[in-house]
Amino acid sequence: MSRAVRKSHDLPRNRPVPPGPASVSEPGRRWWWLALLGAVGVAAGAASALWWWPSPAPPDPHEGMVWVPGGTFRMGSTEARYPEGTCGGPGCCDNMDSLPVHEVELDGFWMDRTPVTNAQFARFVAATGYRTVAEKPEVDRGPGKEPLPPGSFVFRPQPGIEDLRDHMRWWRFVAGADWRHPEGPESTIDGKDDYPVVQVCWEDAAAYAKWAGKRLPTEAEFEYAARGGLDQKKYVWGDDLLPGGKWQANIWQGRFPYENTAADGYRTTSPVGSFPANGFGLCDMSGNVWQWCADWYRHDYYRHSTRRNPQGPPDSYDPSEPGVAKRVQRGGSFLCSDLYCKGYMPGSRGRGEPISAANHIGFRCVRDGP
Ligand SMILES: [Ca+2]
Ligand SMILES: [Cu+2]
Repeated sequence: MSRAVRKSHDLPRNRPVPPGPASVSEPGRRWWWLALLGAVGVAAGAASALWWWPSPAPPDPHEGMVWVPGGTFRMGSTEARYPEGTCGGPGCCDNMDSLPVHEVELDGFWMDRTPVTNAQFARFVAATGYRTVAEKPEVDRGPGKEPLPPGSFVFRPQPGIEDLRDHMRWWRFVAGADWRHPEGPESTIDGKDDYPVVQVCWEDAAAYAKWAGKRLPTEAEFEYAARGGLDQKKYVWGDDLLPGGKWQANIWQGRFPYENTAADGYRTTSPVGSFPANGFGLCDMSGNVWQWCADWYRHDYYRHSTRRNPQGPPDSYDPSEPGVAKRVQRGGSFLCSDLYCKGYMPGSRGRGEPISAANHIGFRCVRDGP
C-alpha cells in the first residue's frame, strides 16, 4: 500500500491532457470523449492522492539496513557483568544469566545499520499520530499496581551514593520526560536528528517496527549480529578495550555515577554511527543506548533454549523483581563502564518492563531475508 501511495506522489502534478484529434470525424469524436473521460479519471486519482498527502510513506524496508548472513555461533558469556560486591540487590542474577554458553544457529536477516534516530521516529509519529506510553495520561500496569503517570525515568544521580547496588539512587521518575524531552520537560531534541531516539518503551518500539514493515530482533539475533563474526570475544571489536588507545563505543569513563570524564567524546548519547562499525558493518551494537529485543526475559532461558532460531521463553521471570514481566534489552549504554556495569559486552543481558522507558534506552529493527 505504502508503495502505491508513494508511486502516486511521483505523478507529475499538471499532467498534460492528451491532445484531441486534428479532424473531427465521427470515430475521432468518440476518441476525444474517451480522452476527456480519461483526463477526468487522472484528475480524480491525483485528488485522492493529494487527500492522503501529508502522511509520509514508511521508509523503504531495505534502506539503511545491513544483511547479516546466517550461521552458527556460541551464544552467552562467562564474563561477570558486575564486579564483586556491586551486583544489584537480593536475587541478583546479572552475573549468571548469560550461562551456559551454548551453540545457536540462525537464518540470515536484514538489520538496521544503526539504532532508530529521532528523525526516523518523528517520521513515524507524523505519519500515524502515535503517542508513546510516556506521553499518555495514565498507563495501567495491571492489578494491584499503581498506574504509571505521564513521564519517564531520567538518569539523575543523588549526591553521596556509595552503595552501587541500589539503582533507584540514580534513576528518577521525571514528569514530562518523553522522547522529545529525554531529560525532562526543559530538555529538547532540537539539532539531534541523528541521535538515537530514547524514552521509548518496548511497546513503542514494537509499534514503530510494525509500521516500518520490520520487527524487533530476537535476543539471539542481536547477540549474533553484535559479535560480528568474532567467536566469544570480550567486546564486539575484540579482546582489547582500547585498541590503539582509541575508544570503540560510547560508554562511561570515570567513577560511576558522579565522575563522567567523557574521554570517548560523549557525556550522554552520541549521534548514531560515531564509532567504528563491527564485523558485519553494524554501528552502536555496544554502548550508546540499550536496545529492545522481541524476547521475554528469563534469567534461566539459556538452559532450555532451542538451538535453531530461538524465539525466547513463553513467559518472563526476573528473580530480582519476580512480579514484573520483562522484555530483553541488549547492547548496553553510555552509562556502562569497565569499572561497574559491563552491559556493553556482547554476551550481557538487560531487561525492562514493556511499558517502561529511560533516557538510555532505544531500539533498532530487523527484517527477514532475502
Ligand atoms: Ca561516553
Ligand atoms: Cu550497563
